[in-house]
Amino acid sequence: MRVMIVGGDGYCGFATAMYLSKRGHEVAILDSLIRRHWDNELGIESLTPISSTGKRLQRWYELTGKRIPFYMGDACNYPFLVNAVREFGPDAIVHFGEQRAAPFSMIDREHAVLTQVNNVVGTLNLLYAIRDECPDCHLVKLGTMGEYGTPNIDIEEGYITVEYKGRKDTLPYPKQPGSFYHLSKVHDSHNIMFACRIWDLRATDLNQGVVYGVHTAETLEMEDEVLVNRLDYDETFGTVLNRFCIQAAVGHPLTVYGKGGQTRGFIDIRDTVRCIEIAVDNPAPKGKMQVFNQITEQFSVLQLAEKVVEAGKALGIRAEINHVDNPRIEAEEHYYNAAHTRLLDLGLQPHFLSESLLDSLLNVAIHYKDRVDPAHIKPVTTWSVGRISG
Ligand code: NAD
Ligand code: USQ
Repeated sequence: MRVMIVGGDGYCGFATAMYLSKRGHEVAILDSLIRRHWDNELGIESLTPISSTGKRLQRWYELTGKRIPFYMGDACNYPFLVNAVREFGPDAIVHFGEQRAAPFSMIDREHAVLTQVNNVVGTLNLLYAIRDECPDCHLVKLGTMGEYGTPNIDIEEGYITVEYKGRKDTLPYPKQPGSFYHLSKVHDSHNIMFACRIWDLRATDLNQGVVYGVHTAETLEMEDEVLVNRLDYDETFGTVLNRFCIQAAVGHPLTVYGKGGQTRGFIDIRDTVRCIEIAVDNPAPKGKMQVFNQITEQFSVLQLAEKVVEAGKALGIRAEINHVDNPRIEAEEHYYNAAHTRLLDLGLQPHFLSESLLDSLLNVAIHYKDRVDPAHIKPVTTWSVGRISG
């Protein structure tokens, strides 16, 4: 298939581009490189030294003989976007191209607006480009489990059947997101569902949980540092398990926010790429937005910290857990039970979180630990007043 990957220079996107290209799909990347720019602005860097997009794609070609064209530009720029879509003619567009950090969206008004404009406008533009250039194209859109929040009932996959005053209907599952970033995903979901309904488009909303890990089969097989994926550890873009492994490697106490009972769905990056392949292979029927919950397991933050402490012992690392004041406004003890059977039914064989994965992630962290700037670990973005000085 011809698959265009919007946000294909990022953490999930680059891994997916290599994975799909290796499996014989014709892949193109569209990315504005804005994420590299935000890193520069915040003075942060990936733990792993990432090469320029051009160098990555050239090396991919040298190693595999497969070309991945690169459309460099902003999904919010409609003339650029529509031209790229027209020229490439995708069967599927995988959309990762958004501002994806909750803390970034809570820094101040400007960052909240930037996040929502970037994310909502980019997705809306894609919907128009598909309607006008390739109406049969399947939109595979990265949503988030955080759209649901932490309700006191089981979380279903996108929709819930409700009986009220003797009548029954299947409706979108109620949304209670926890940041302006997570809210942008809710707005996207509504826009996508509406566009599918009125224009007969097809879309899959992948409500992905927190991703961890860095290597995928392609980076392990090629053993080439030019292809290494990004791995964020800073307070803005670093996600919890990746952060804990890197903190352990540099001897920083693990930053459990508050009580640590916050429970989330998690997924290994090797499963992320497989889930995208499954979604691409199983397009939604025309007129429908199907929703898959893209997680394989759920853990509380404290459970994860304890697992990292255990895995560290085997490597001679004595990691400590530190309950820091929670910079976010979120439930620290709550019910959480999220359905996630649809991708399994379609053939996903999960990599569950194991000692060996933690061991390998800790080893990557140890290998690059001299690149860690400890000043970027402490949380400085609060939900109540925005960014406070370090
Ligand atoms: P990332 O920041 O590493 O990559 C996002 C990429 O999109 C970047 O390369 C950036 O330059 C590009 N981009 C952003 N806005 C753009 C625009 N307007 N036009 C063109 N390109 C643009 O993020 P990631 O971790 O790879 O996340 C990818 C997607 O998956 C996001 O939508 C995110 O919300 C979702 N997601 C991520 C996680 C996670 O744990 N990383 C979990 C669940 C969902
Ligand atoms: N947390 C800590 N300590 C830390 C970092 C985080 O205790 O050092 C806690 C947070 O308070 C939160 C939980 O860990 O309760 C998850 O935080 P996170 O930063 O790992 O993840 P989140 O902000 O939810 O965002 C990440 C991605 C986002 C994606 C989301 C999936 O950045 O793009 O949408 O995971 S989900 O969480 O399912 O919404």
